[in-house]
Amino acid sequence: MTIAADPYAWPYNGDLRPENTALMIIDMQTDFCGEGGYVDKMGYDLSMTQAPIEPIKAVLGAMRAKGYHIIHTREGHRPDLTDLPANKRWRSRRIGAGIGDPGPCGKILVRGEPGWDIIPDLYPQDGEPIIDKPGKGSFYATDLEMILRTRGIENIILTGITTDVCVSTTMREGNDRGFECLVLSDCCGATDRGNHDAALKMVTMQGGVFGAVSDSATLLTQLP
Ligand code: C5J
Repeated sequence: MTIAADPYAWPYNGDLRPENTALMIIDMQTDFCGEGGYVDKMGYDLSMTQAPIEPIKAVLGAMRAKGYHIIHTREGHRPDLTDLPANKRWRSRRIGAGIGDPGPCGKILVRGEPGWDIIPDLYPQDGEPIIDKPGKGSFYATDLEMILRTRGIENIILTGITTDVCVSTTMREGNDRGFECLVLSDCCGATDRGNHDAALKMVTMQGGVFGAVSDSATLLTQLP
């Protein structure tokens, strides 16, 4: 069983089953797609990071119904900011959205604050792991790899925001660990259209250097 994708029908070995495949929904937090959150405070167009909400909702519903693994992530830092690198804070303050500083949705990207949590439309159900991560990649400083290996997951379908930062970093980390990755183009969004398009194009080079790219409509009609 495979899904039509660019540059190859995914997964490479045709072994696509609910038991060995996870949907990952990356950082669908108010801070990245809601009014008053981190991305809004930086002045970027929120419609770009909100665009994937409805396509993800459709994919999430279908994959939940078929019994696939569902894994969510949240980027954020401890309330005492002991896991916030000084250069990350400094850079965010340069653009007027200091991580750890108060904003309309609470302290920006701080665990437990309203802006940090996953938006209600895509909120995890009981039993769906949430990976809390301090960085861009979902593998760094988390137990994601242990959860994937323990559950026998080999294939990862990536969605979420932002395409060029946390989705792309997670895909690269997963690919290097031998996981077979698919990114759904309309289930991702970036703060810049050109970066979104480039991040997707990069995946397809060299025979599928990080995996493959498909979209929600294709997945919804072809998912076994
Ligand atoms: C960023 C993310 N862009 N979730 N985080 O800082 O992509």
